[in-house]
Amino acid sequence: MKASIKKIISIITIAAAAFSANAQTAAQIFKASGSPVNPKVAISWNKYYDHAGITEICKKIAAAYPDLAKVESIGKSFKGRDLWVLTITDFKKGDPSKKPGMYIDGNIHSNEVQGSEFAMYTAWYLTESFNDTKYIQELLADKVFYIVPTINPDGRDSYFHQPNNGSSPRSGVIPVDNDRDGLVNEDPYDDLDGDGNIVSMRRKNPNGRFKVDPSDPNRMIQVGPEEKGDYEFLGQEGKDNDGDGLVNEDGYVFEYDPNRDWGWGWQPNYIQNGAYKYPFSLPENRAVMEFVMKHPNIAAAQSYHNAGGMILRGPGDPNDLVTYNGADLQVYDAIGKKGEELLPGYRYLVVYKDLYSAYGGELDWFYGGRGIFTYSNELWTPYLMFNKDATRDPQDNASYQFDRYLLFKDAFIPWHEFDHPQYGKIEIGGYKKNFGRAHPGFLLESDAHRNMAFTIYHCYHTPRLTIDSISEKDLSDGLKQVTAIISNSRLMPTHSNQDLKYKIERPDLITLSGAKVIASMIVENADLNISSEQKTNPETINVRNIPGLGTVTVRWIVQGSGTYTITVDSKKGGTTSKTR
Ligand SMILES: [Ca+2]
Ligand SMILES: [Ca+2]
Ligand SMILES: [Ca+2]
Ligand SMILES: [Ca+2]
Ligand SMILES: [Zn+2]
Repeated sequence: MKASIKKIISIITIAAAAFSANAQTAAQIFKASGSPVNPKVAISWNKYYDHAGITEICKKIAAAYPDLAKVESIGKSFKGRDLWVLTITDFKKGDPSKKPGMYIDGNIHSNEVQGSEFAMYTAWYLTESFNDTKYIQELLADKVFYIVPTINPDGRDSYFHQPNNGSSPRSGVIPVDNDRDGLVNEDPYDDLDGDGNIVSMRRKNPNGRFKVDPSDPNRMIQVGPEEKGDYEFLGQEGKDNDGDGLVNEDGYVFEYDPNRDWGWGWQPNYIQNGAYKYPFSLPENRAVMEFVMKHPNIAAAQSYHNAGGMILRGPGDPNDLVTYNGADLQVYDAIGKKGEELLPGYRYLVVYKDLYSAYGGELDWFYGGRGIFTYSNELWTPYLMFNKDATRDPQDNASYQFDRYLLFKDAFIPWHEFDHPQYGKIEIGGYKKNFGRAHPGFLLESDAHRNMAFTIYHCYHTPRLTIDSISEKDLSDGLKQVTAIISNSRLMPTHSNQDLKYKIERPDLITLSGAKVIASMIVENADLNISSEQKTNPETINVRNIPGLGTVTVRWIVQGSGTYTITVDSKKGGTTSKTR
């Protein structure tokens, strides 16, 4: 009796242990190169998270790594959701607001969701890899990341939780009367079969221009000019809800474009389709703008979109062409071309030239309004399906082949019959909303990592200032000349051309303290002894810019002997000092 009770208890104990052991022990794991081996915060990167999921992940990262991560809200969305920012840096090494900053956001377009996972992956990777990766330790000692996983949480949740297709909604959720009949959202898409997806409607028609691909019943192909088809398309799933003779003419799919709302080159709706009321009329964009204004140390930015496999830079507005000149383009091109190497299938392109003209876009405000070197990556490219060029068109056969052989037909809803109130007997079918623009799960982590690597490279090349040398020369009458060479060892200058042109940020300040300064100057050419004197406040020399991969030379005439300190204070280049 006793023995059997013991036995039962031990079985229960073993079962309980097995049940609670939801993670492997460290001894069972062999580290894969370049990945955190046994992360404190376990996250699967082969799925998507809604705003509640994002909130939980941000809080877990901040709780697990208080010396590396902090989470706070930068404002509220239209519906009152918090816009979280993760500040990632080595908080034990210096004041974060004085380190060059890299800003990252995602999901400005509601359906362009994976930028949020890519942004969170970056925060997760930087914190989880910190302890055993020297490169990350050095990076976070010098730099700070501001990561806002979604700047459109209302739209994100509506994309996930409401019936949609892969392209809807692009807008946020503020109601708009699209067709000006006095009603809002009176005729949206309709999820006729209640499966959460909006797909296509087709109907048998002896004069139709489409037929079923004989090798794949999911795929519709357009018939040739001398061929007869047997199907017609009736558009996206839905019906005429308000009986005005139009189907799905007023929903929240595209009413305004949050990426036409930014205060640089903004144009009203009749010129720029999608502009809302006035620059920063959307609360989410306004919160981002205010955050960026309060963080002048932000020198670099990335705003993730989908899709197409692009590393985009501005201008979106061709009127800004003049500002993307000379030194700035060299920086943009060097980083952008490195991106093409790190991101197979992605191309480095210019918005206005390679895409379309767009006014009031986020990346133009970041660069135009704040002088910040900014890219927008269009995430996911059909190239990733078979690691070769393919079109973005979901009707392309490559998508069907990929779905069939790699996703085992999980991406497509097979055509099935439906009795439509207006069209009669129809069929409904097509790709689910999670395919075509969003990554399939098994490719999500891989491309998140590559895009993160690109943002790390981008961040690495924000300015890094050091006082290279301090030399002295005795002059007569107890005076001496102190000459300092300040170098910037990274690609980015402390002030972009745009910044210099519009005097966005104050000059860099190079101060000699601890000695009596009689005069100071910037040495323009040491060999030819050409310099320009700064007549007022000679202790602190104002330098307009410290160029990327370049130096500035400054000189003071000081009286007396003793130690003194030289301090460099740059908004986007950080601070550094040396005592002598
Ligand atoms: Ca309406
Ligand atoms: Ca449906
Ligand atoms: Ca209607
Ligand atoms: Ca409808
Ligand atoms: Zn977009």
